[in-house]
Amino acid sequence: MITDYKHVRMLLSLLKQYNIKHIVVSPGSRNISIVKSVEDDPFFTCYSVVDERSAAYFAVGISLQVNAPVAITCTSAQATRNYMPGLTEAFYRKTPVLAITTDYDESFTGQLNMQSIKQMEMPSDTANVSVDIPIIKDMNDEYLVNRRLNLALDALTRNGGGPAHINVRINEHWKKGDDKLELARKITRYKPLDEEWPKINDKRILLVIGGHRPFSNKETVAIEAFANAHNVAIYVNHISNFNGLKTVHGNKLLTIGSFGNLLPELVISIGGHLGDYPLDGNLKNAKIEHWRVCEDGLYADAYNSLTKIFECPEDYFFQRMADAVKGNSNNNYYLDWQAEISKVTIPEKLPLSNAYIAKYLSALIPSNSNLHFSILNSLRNWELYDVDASIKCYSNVAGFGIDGDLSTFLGQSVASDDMNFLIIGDLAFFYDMNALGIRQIKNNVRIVLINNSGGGEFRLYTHTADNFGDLSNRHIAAAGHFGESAEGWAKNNNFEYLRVKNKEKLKESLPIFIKHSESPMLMEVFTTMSDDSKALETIIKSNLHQTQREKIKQTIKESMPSGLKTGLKRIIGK
Ligand SMILES: Cc1ncc(C[n+]2csc(CCOP(=O)(O)OP(=O)(O)O)c2C)c(N)n1
Repeated sequence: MITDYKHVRMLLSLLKQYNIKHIVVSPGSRNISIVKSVEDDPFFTCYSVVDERSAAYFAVGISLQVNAPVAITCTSAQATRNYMPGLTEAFYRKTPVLAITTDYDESFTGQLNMQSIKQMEMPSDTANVSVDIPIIKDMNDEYLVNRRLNLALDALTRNGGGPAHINVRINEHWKKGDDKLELARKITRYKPLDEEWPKINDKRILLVIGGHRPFSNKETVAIEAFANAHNVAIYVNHISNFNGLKTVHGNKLLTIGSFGNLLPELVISIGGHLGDYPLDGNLKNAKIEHWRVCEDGLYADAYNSLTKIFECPEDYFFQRMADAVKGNSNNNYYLDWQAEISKVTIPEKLPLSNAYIAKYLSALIPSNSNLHFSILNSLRNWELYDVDASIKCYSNVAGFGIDGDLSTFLGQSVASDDMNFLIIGDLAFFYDMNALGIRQIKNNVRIVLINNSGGGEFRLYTHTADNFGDLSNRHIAAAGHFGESAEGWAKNNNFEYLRVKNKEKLKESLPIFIKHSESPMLMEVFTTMSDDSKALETIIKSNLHQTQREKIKQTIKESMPSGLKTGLKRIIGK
């Protein structure tokens, strides 16, 4: 007999997958859904212990003997407090006791409801991890519950192990569900000393390299060995700082469309945030498996499909996974990506805009420069163009703030002997403008201030806020805040200032802007929010047309008898 509650069913499935067989049960109402679901299941051995204090110690004893995690479960309120002494003992001797307390919905707590106390407030030395498990109401709850359960179960044995706590919210005492238990997603951790690591076989792999400091030679060699050994495409954007074998700037494709036939079977991710909304949006609901490689060993389930964590240095992972197979793999998946990306074209005719500037400046940035992007609009537009492989790229997408882009950039430039470029919008620039007064700023600084007089991000035709039209300018896009220009402030801080109001002036200014100078330089390019949006719209729509035209061409080709095709080719001489 199994409860209907989805979160409890998930817990049951994971208890089995983590091989937790022994459960010490104390009497009460709130945990009936759990108790009824396990007591007749031959997988579990249940022990009845009335006193919760004794139950926790009893579990410590069983665990010592069977050398495996043991669960304890009780009802809500004061019952849970009595777990503390036994859990404290378990914490300091690193015994894996899993306390499953049960509770009302969070809205009951502290409202003079009976038996509803703050059960989540456990002393820090009673559990390695303590998680709250809500009743599942939608898919987001489902992902959250799955992750939290895994987190607590994993903590029983991680880093030497110890007790963990799961607080399960349950409103109805009992509702019977299907007798066949569905398999919940288990997140398994692997470490270098584990002898058995999973095999990848012939899967189509998308290796996503998030925001990353530039790679060491050892890391690059390992990633390339991995790329040779497997059918992989390496998804990067500029801030991945990886330009090795089999890399694809996939955002170019996803900005104008979707994965189409390019969905991977397995995503392996390394690094931090990529600031790439299309990627996350496409992968979040896809049927894929996700493996994460990170030294911190933390869950980062960005695509709601995490199944494995490799807690080790990146180069170790890639080298071990490369060494696990003999010979080279085919390149099909990478070639498919390349074929699709090569179809993306950027139209010649664009208004003066962030995209237009990126188009011309991207090819001129000197090698070995540092290149910073402010978030969203700048990052997005520059991803449409290549930059020299020696250029290192950065963006504050971890905290996703417009508040410190200028300061971060200037900090790096002060410590660098190369040229340093920043692409930044006006709201981000004026937010952080006092940084221009920092004394040590050197003449290697080049700031492109794209002044569209507001938060153009919110007036892009793809943004929901643009549906409010110019009303968005009042408080969402915050238009017209900072006067006419940054000229006075730039000059005041001994910057050479270039004013660009049209394309001709831009053409004239770019060669000056990229050259050595005796002072730092700020080039202010005046665009409009509407032109920034139009540029993006032109790029996206021209590619949609192209795909459609190609589709028609393809359909005609495919439906034409081959004799007729050769005849026609002969007539038109192709
Ligand atoms: C500190 C902080 N406040 C608010 C936001 C929300 N936000 C994201 S983009 C943006 C507008 C940026 O405008 P601008 O720098 O002028 O660039 P544009 O979009 O016009 O290219 C804002 C306010 C944020 N990311 N960080």
